[in-house]
Amino acid sequence: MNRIFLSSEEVRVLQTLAAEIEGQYTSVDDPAFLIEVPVMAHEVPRRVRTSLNHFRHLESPSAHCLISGYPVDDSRIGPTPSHWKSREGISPTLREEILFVLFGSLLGEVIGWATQQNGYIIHDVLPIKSDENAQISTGSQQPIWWHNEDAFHPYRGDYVGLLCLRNAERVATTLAPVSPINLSSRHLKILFEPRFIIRPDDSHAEKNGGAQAEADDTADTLKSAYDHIRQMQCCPQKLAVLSGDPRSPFIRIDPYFMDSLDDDEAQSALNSLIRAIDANLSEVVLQPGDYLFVDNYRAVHGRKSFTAKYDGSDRWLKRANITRDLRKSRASRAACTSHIIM
Ligand SMILES: O=C(O)CCC(=O)C(=O)O
Ligand SMILES: [Fe+2]
Repeated sequence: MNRIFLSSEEVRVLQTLAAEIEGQYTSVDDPAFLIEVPVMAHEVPRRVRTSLNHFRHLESPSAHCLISGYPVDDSRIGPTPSHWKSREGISPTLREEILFVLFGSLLGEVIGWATQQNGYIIHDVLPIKSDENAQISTGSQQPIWWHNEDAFHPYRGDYVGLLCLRNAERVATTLAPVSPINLSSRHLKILFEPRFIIRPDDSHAEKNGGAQAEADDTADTLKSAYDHIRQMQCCPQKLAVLSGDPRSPFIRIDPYFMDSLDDDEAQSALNSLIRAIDANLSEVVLQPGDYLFVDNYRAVHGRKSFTAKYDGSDRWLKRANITRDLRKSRASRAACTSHIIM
């Protein structure tokens, strides 16, 4: 596992840096913060910068990087909210979120979606009662099938970050790096061909809440963002599940939201890849203060099911998506400085 434990001196440097930034910005959604954060990230302790840089460049087989040891004050962050919508005023986890964006900025640019969690740049991963049985990160009774984050979308993040704030019941996140070794060359070749269909997952469904549009122009943009999701839902384009170098391929997969195919050859290649990933799946129980970054092009992740209590003590994570190339989504962002994809 690619893991570093912060030393007490590194924690002290990070706490000082976060406190300084907290004095200047009241939210990680502030566009001014998002412009300045790559410069601020130069002040992250060198060992952390080196780890994230190696993770980004060396593409080590584990395809994830875990930074542990940041102390989260359980009483200061308050109870686990009942819904991601119940945000009011300054976030009680602003400090932890600032560090999350600082670390993310060492991998690329943090992005949000207009069609997910009100367009916030950092998402809450917590159980919501009305989602209890849903296949979405705010569900709990169903395991979340392993997947690439936003696999259906051409602008999906290169990395997905999970910051653990609370996980008393030790619910495991599942993880598997993708390796082609158990695939036949015939299956491998087919998986590189555009023969597969991935539909938008439920987190982008309108009923699960996108940006609350108030101004008319925002409402129009949001409407067209949902039209785009609906278009991808009704008329998805066929795509390849693997790309890049066949000896170490990039992956784009989300079996729960993939169609079964009339194309038997393609279905059989997909099934063999799914079996190979299943056989390679491991578990990591995130602890408060763990910052996990998963290479979304080289690994899948998911989660075990659990029973939520809805009493403020439930599991609580934050999630961030990070792209290496913000420019590729320019036509879907309101301004060059915006980090929100419509
Ligand atoms: O809750 C977890 O550990 C991961 C859930 C997940 O897949 C996600 O939030 O994208
Ligand atoms: Fe996920």
